[in-house]
Amino acid sequence: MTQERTLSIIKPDATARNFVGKILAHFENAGLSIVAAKMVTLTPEQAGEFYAQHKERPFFGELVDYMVSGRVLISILEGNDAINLNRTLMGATDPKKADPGTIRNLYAESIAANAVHGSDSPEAAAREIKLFFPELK
Ligand code: IDP
Ligand code: MG
Repeated sequence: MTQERTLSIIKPDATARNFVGKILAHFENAGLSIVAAKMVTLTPEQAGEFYAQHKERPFFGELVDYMVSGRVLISILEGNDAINLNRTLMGATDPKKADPGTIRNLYAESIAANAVHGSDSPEAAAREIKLFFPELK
């Protein structure tokens, strides 16, 4: 497996419930290193650009409102097969369908407020890392 980087976001429901440390521990315990991180409150413009691929979906307005509703911890995770490994650690989008022990199974509230984001492909990871960490090479 190749060394990769992926973008993670701990979403507002999880920061509000003080799950940041517990969620970061899942990444580190699985062998992923946190190589950059920042706690921010997104603007509607940032959230809309980040989720631009979903703008035709019926829940887009709700998704943007949710993503700006509180602090988010945006980080870059690095390690072997980081993109797929992070998606496995996260579990399914709908926490009711997420495997036991996954982050969404343990910490998500609902399909909308589902605790974490993770890039779903190398192309998405590159785009998302550039969007939030433009200063990094
Ligand atoms: P993913 O985060 O597992 O990659 P996507 O399908 O890319 O899932 O959806 C992006 C985000 O949009 C989800 O993480 C969730 O916050 C929200 N979302 C997805 N499906 C629904 C839905 O049916 N209702 C409300 N929000 C949704
Ligand atoms: Mg997605």
